[in-house]
Amino acid sequence: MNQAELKENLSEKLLIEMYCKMGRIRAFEAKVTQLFLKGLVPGTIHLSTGQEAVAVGATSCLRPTDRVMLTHRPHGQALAKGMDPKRLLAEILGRKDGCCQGKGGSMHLADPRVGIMPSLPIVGAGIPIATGIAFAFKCDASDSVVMGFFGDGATNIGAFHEGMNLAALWKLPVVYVCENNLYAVSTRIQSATLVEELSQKGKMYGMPASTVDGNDVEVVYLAVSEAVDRARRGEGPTFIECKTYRHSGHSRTDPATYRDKEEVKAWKERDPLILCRRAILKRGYLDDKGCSDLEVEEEQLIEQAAQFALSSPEPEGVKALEDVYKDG
Ligand SMILES: Cc1ncc(C[n+]2csc(CCOP(=O)(O)OP(=O)(O)O)c2C)c(N)n1
Ligand SMILES: [Mg+2]
Repeated sequence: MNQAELKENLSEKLLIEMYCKMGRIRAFEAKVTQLFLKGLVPGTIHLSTGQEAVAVGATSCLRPTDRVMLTHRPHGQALAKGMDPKRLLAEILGRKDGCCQGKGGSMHLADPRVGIMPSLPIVGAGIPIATGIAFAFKCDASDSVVMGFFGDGATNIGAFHEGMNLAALWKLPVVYVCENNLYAVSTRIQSATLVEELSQKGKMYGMPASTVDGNDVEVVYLAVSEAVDRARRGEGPTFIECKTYRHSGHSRTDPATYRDKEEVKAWKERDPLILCRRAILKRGYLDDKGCSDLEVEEEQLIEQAAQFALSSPEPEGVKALEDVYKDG
């Protein structure tokens, strides 16, 4: 089957669900920005606006018991993997009802109950940990899968190479999802590597690897579901490079003046939500109003999450050292 036929075979339910999840992430990060500008978010934030199709397409292939390793840009993937927006927003605001009781903030999220391992903002550091979790799954003869997310910048870090090599050698059940958004902070990818397709770096270690359109949620889903199935069957890791783009700067302190206006415009025209809505309309699953209604529902959900997070108290100082070490 060619790609158009494979896309046609995806169910109406799945496509609409993925559209809603992308809308949820978009609305969530718009709310985070609003709260940040009011001075309510400690530290900075790294938004994934524009990259939602990677988070949603990839995690839609997982079961709740599968695990994900996230980075400094984790909000979208955490929501897509099933994190409650209330607990996520409370965490970002440093409040007691956050997923880490307000001790982690935007870059240190975790919710093992839905498979979200503690996110790591040290670039590349999550890759060998994803490999290690996959090793544990293999030792336990479990059919669970790990998904390690990271950016293009991480593929130049030593930990990336060590993690990939071991996973390939030991045929571990892990899927590496590289979000190539063309920049690591202000460094354009061409100034950081001569390798044109980052998937080459997966092939180099002997694992199947491909480069896909990371703004098309169906394309991401199709590529990643094949990789997840392989991992579950015990056939080892896969590397998937998803080409995408962040709409704003690296973090809230970055005005992104190093990017060409035409480049930004061209990517915004291929916004993942626009592409997905177009696919839904083309197949006649919903009309324009139906799509807009779903977006409004997601915005309302996020508004409720904001009310919850804002009314949550700050954590008590005496609890600061709790949960630092594992008991026993
Ligand atoms: C080992 C390490 N070096 C530098 C930094 C500072 N830093 C934070 S994010 C980032 C860029 C990461 O780029 P990429 O992996 O492409 O992810 P993106 O931000 O584009 O999602 C850098 C250099 C860090 N956190 N860790
Ligand atoms: Mg990047």
